Amino acid sequence: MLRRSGDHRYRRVVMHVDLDYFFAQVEERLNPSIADKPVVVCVFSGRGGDSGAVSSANYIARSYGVKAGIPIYRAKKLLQNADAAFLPMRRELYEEYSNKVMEILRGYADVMEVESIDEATLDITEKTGGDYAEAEQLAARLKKHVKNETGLTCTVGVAPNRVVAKIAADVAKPDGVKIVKPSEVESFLKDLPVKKLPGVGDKIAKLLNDIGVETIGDLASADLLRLSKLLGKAVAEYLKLAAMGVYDEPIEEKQERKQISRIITLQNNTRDVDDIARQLEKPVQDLLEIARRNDVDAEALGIIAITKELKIITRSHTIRTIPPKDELLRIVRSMFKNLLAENPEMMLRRAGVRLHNLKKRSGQTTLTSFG
Ligand code: DCP
Ligand code: CA
Ligand code: CA
Repeated sequence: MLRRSGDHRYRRVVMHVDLDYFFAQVEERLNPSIADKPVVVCVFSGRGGDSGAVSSANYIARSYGVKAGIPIYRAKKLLQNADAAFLPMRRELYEEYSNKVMEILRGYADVMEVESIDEATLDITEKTGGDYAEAEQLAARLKKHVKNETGLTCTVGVAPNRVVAKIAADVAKPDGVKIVKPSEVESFLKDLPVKKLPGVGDKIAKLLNDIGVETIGDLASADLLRLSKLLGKAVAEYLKLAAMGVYDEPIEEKQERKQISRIITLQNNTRDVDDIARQLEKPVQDLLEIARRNDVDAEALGIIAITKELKIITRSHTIRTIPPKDELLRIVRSMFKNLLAENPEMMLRRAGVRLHNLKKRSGQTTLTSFG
């Protein structure tokens, strides 16, 4: 049971979830034939040729030295004899997967904070009754659930605060679980290099190494005044507390959702607008329901078309207010009609509807805890 006495800091159970090689893993799921080779998702700069950078690489590609941020031409050189798949980034697709995963994760949290497209921090204190054995089981269930629903693996770290939970997930990658109980925090952190602390990049690491601070343990016992002179007071204080394993900040649902969408896989690849509109009736109904429940209106209506080649195309249409269901479906139908008329060869595999530029009907513009 949740203890209500003792050191407040150590009462919480915090979970950090990070999807493994996220963009590249989504590409593998959609095209399993590339999963046994190096996969490199690239952001081409648009200047032609191989100009641009690597965005995500699967673990096979990483074994050749390829990683996020390096130039594409360098990745190609490293992988020249490896039959690698170099793919352009398809952000909307990853966002769709991300939304789905976040929806699943929310069901496991008392409160959840979305940190980025592929990671979230969950306060699971109440869900686990403050019990770490319970947390371990919850982590296993959550991983299985995400895998079943999306085909994706993730890594989970559990600890008494968000910083240690994030580091735990980082060291357990890929497809891992790492539980750090309150009594284990110090020994877990002690020998890790300072670079493992969130917020310590190459620059700060170098400054710390120069004064003989190599490990998180070194940092925990370093003199605060000395650190302050080196890095400024705010950074020094954060780092010292983080290194001691006691930096604590509540988990808050901050994510402002400015759009809601629903995407379905069509029964068959098709370009029949009546068929598409019919299949979108249920998703449209869902969107209207979510908008009503959250008391929001939308200023734009969008459609999402994913072709049989998995190309993603979106269109958007300004609206004054969310129309009733039949009217909304009529607009959606005509948007698909126009899109398909412009692309005579196009066959759709998936189709979706999106309400965006959401606003509270009461006039507020910030939306929280939504959906
Ligand atoms: N990303 C990017 N450019 C970077 C870093 C990341 O475009 N320099 C994108 C692609 C990643 C996603 O963000 O798939 C998530 O970033 P992560 O740092 O979590 O990296 P991965 O998920 O790819 O790998 P890991 O298994 O190490 O988490
Ligand atoms: Ca990741
Ligand atoms: Ca991440």
